[in-house]
Amino acid sequence: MKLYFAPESRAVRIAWLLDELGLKYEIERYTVGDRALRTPEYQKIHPMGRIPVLEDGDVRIYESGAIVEYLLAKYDDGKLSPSPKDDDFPEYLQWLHYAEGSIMPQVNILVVETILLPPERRNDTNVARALKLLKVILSNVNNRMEGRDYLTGKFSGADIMTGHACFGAKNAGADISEMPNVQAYIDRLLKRPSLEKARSL
Ligand SMILES: N[C@@H](CCC(=O)N[C@@H](CS)C(=O)NCC(=O)O)C(=O)O
Repeated sequence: MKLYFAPESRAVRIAWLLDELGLKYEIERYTVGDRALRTPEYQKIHPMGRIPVLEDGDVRIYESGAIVEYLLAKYDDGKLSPSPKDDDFPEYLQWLHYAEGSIMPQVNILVVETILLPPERRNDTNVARALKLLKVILSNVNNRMEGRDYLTGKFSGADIMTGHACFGAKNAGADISEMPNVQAYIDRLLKRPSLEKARSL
């Protein structure tokens, strides 16, 4: 298996999951913003020049959430994902998709407005709105995590997606100082050896 990877990107989610599943893989390394991602060669791998992409035999797939679902459907024996017939399956899917559906759009705005754009093109209103929305979006996670270690019954693909998005949001400037459950959740996930490995690639 081959993972198109960049440190501190959503590709960490996939490296993390591959290790949790005990699957062997190689990486092709890039950095976020790499010009190599904008070349016609790379755009044959991902039409918008993004990371992550996974190749598994003849399969090539992008979108981190889709890759997580693909790997779990194909290689998990129930350890990291409930079956569609289990009672917690709908909640598991909901929290898996919360990462890209709710958290990351606001994180993307923060990254664009505070890092990528030159100072003269930055817009404070966009930043303030993203921070306000993230407060609501992450408070929902904080409420969910009351009395829980993981988003659903046990550690799962939902934590890989939405847990990673929570610390991505914090790193991008979201204020979680009044969200102790989110902070504890992030700390709990950061102790997992597979995540530690993925973050040091
Ligand atoms: N929704 C996509 C987002 C992919 C994405 O935007 N990836 C970022 C890194 S986290 C990227 O490739 N950025 C490279 C660039 O724009 O140079 C996913 O979940 O895979």
